[in-house]
Amino acid sequence: MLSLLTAGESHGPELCAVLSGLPAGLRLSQEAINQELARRQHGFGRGGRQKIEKDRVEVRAGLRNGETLGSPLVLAIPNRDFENWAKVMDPWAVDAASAARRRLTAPRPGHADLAGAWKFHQRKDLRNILERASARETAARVAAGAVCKQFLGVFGVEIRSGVLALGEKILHHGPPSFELLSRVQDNSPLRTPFPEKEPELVAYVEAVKHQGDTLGGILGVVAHGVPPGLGSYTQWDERLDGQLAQAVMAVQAVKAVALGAGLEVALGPGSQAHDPIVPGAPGLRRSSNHAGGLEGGVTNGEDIVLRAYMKPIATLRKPLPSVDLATLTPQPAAYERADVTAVPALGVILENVVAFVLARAFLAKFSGDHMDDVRDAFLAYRRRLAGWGPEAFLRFSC
Ligand code: EPS
Repeated sequence: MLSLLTAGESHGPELCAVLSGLPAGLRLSQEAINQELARRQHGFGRGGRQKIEKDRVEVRAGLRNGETLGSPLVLAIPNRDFENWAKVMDPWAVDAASAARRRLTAPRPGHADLAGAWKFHQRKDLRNILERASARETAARVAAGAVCKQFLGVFGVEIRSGVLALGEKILHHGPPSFELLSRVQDNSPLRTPFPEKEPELVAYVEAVKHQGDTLGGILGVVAHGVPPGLGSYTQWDERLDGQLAQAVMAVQAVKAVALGAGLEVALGPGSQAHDPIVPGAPGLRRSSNHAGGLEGGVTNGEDIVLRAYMKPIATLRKPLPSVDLATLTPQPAAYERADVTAVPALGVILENVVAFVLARAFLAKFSGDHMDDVRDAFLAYRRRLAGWGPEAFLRFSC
């Protein structure tokens, strides 16, 4: 089974990802991974850190001559900022005076600081919590997801994302379509499907920054060309809708997830909630996709459509009340350099965590030690569905 572990602290030497269970013979592009890493770093509203980092992947294991070997793939992303933090973050011996200057003792409401301090017995310095809780970790998930995207690309799966709301500014109501998200330009400041509205949104972010505050928002993610039959209704933890929700919710600051028209259908009758089955050419198709591509936790060949709801960044320049853990007296929450909003980056992160979950489900159904085995299994399945499978799936040739 495909599995992913990440490691690394935000200001430590590097981040890494161990992706295990890939078949041998998958040709990878280093540039494609670096491109995903650069997309994640882009976006208006980020703090000074993004000017320091220029994330690039290095491969430590599992690849030879650009092809996977079937062994664990180990990816590393060095933190450029480490050279500024070496005295504070050195794995063996920190400089006491430098570490004291960077010590945090007033937990930020909304961050992992306080719960983490209780859990890991770290009352003296919250840095031991926040370094790993930091959303910098998502760079490792994106590097691994970029590999999964390349795997899925062999079978015609494409994933897109875009910002549907930034704070109170709602740009699109309801679930997004693949076509809508295809309008997002990666080099636009906020990665919305409506570039003409972005100058106004940029001014909004500036105003919020000026107030010492932060912003969240709503993201849309769509996976197109996903074969039917991934996931399973036969066991609760094999349901792909649950696995997707888990992976999306597990990205820092995501507080809610909706599949398809999941929010809207709860308020209406069944006749408007479900998607009629009609003859296609060839095969079958749906005249709507309220289900968001999954029924019974199994893909049905329609686009997988997700929305994620992100809370505003918890590090506030005008901090909320907190308590100094050393003295237990009131003290404003700690503040250090942070983003005003990371909503544009979240879309890229979600594309990549969704890619991991889909690649894992794909390999569970079409398993094989080499890409040729996977391809054979995929094509045999498609032949079996000839005439009555989903229209889009039957039209695809790989
Ligand atoms: C983060 C705080 C900021 C962000 C960071 C996430 O880092 P720093 O404390 O170094 O300024 O920039 O995100 C990244 C570094 C990144 O690459 O996404 C946090 O506390 O979660």
